[in-house]
Amino acid sequence: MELNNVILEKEGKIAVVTINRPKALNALNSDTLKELDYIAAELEKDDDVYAVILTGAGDKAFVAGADITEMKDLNTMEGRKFSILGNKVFRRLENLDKPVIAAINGFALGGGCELSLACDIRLASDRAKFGQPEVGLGITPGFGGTQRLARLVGTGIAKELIYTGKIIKADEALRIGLVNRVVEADKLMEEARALANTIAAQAPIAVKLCKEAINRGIQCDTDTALMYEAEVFGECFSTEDQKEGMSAFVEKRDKSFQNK
Ligand code: DAK
Repeated sequence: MELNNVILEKEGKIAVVTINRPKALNALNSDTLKELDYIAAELEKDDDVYAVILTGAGDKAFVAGADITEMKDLNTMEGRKFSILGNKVFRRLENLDKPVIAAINGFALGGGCELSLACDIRLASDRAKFGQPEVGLGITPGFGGTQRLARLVGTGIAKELIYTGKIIKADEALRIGLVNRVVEADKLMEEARALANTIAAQAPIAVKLCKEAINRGIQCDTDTALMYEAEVFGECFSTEDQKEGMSAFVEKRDKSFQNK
């Protein structure tokens, strides 16, 4: 597929995905969503990538939302198609078999904030701004905002953000637990790479199973979730990396994981 709106770069065991429509503040139009979907599918197949960073091009925006220019004139069927495509892509990223770190370098509004919520970890630049301004456009958040935001920061805070459409700065996003960390703008990618490389140095199958256990468990009652945790724990013992990790510890040597 020809990529015009998204850049995929591989750096050792990590991949950096950059949404690249800076003139439109990286707004998500259908073409961008299709490219993201294609890239997520490629990353799913790539056993040499252990962690992914998702960011936006330029210094102004991560993603300023779904593309309002494109959405404005959609009819019901087109709106439905757009929704199905967006939800498919976001779910695919959320369930990708490797962690995705959102490096939020500026505006993360509407679908942009929701995109960051579909990632595993959010690092924000001190210039980042967050919000769900959809009600001001006459719509509800459509890429999971009502669900993922409420699960992350609690219903009271999510409702305030969504009902008012207000935009908050990075320090407030940190205070409410919307982001993991805030870093100086010019250090954002360095920090994101350091975090991705730290994750990539762990046993990849174990990391993948942790992601599955957390993502599934959060949707279940505690007993079911703990059974699922036991299941993935058991699964680790069928991997070569478990033998390697524990042998390296006992033999007091460096470990070398093979993703097997
Ligand atoms: N869509 C399209 N173009 C956008 C855009 C967007 N969301 N945001 C910015 N742009 C474009 C602007 O139109 C402008 O283009 P030109 O006029 O230069 O051609 C360029 O980016 C620069 O923007 P500004 O000139 O406005 O820059 P400022 O610094 O003055 O303001 C801003 C920055 C981020 C405060 C402002 O651009 C802004 O308010 N943007 C809109 C933010 C917003 O409301 N985002 C939420 C969009 S609604 C659904 C699923 C999801 C969604 C909907 C349905 N279904 C499942 C059906 C999601 C909805 C949304 O995300």
